[in-house]
Amino acid sequence: MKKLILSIALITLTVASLSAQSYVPTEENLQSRREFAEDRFGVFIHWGIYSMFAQGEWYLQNAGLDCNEYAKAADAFYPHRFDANEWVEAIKASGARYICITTRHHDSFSMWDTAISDYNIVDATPFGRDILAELAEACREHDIALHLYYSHADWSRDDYPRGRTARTVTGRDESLIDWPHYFNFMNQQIEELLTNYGPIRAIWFDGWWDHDEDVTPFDWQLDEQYALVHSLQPSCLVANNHHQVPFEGEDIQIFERDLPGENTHGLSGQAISRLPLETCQTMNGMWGYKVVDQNYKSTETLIRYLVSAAGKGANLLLNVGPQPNGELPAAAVERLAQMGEWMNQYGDTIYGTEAGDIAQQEWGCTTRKGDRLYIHIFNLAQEALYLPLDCRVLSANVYGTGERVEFQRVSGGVLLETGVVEGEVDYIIELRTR
Ligand code: H79
Repeated sequence: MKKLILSIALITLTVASLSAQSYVPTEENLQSRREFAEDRFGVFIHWGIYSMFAQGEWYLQNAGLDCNEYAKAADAFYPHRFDANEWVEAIKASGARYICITTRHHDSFSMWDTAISDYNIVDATPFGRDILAELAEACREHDIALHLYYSHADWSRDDYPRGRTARTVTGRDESLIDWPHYFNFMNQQIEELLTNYGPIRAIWFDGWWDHDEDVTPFDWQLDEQYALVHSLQPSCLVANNHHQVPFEGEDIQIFERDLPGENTHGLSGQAISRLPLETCQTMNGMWGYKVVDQNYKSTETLIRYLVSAAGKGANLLLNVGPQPNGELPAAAVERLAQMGEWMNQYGDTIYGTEAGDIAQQEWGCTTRKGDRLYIHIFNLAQEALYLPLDCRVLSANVYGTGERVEFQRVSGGVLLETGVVEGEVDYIIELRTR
């Protein structure tokens, strides 16, 4: 009998691991991955009723509120300055090629006309408009791809199995915890999102880490959910901000607040996979609008961050937190416009590139497109730059002006006579190589 049980268990394990390894992306999914990687720059939007409290998107949990009291903000949510076209124009002007918006964050409030819960922007607010429908239409008109953020963790629903966050949030009935019910709820919402809003290029999950320390390992049933996403829209990329190496069924790998291979914030220690990469980062400190959060990074810092992401073969998903009135903060719009001016001039050294031959250095980084190797110099104290290269350099010119840069072939690479570089956002030298 024991033997029988053991062999049944073994067979079950084998079947489970076989099915877990069976994800084969479709041709349209692979195409979508390529387009995603070519875009290199997207804008993240964190917007919800949390914006009204102006304390960031974690306010419900950080302040340990009663979720029913918090929910009352919905009945006053009237972002009368919201204009999807204005958003998309400002974002497009930055050179970003896609938008990822929070459809439902951890607080549980849905920003679209969902039939599965009344706690949504159409049914629970006086505003009553489906901002996702408006945004999706504006994205189509302006030819910019749309990605949807969707939270796995939930701080308000009774049925969500409690995780490590929101322990002090009150107002939920513990007796109603019901994972199958919650899982079904999420999948019905995902079906709406991937059915009613046209092509969605990616779905961006977040919150897995809420159950990463459970005594009994928590099963999010991701295989089933990912299969649902891919069956609804085969080209839709599955992303999960779990801070781990990608799981089976995922199409891109995310890093949070750090470029791949760096981990200054403790959220990005995972190894780098071969999937397309994306780092999400904020312009200021928080993701959702926070009234004291005015410490915006300079345009120079943001451009260099984007360039450095490209130098590592990664996209940058740069966050903006719209105000409660529906407008993007002026400080953000200004930076988007300035980044766009730069991208108009130098975008060719970013879009459609891959990581360059030389890993990030103190002086800057490199990107490559075909036979062009772009040397991005942020600061250089000496007159010349030695580049260890396997390829042969045929020519070197300052990108933009075309001015020739003298170089010598030396053992193991070239010595570029750049001159000292200072006071430039990014001094780019284009090498033609073979
Ligand atoms: O949506 C934005 C944030 O609200 C969300 N992700 C971005 C894109 C986010 N939530 N948490 N974090 C980012 C930081 C993560 C903190 C964690 Fe932990 C540290 C997760 C696991 C360890 C804090 C402590 C949360 C759980 C335990």
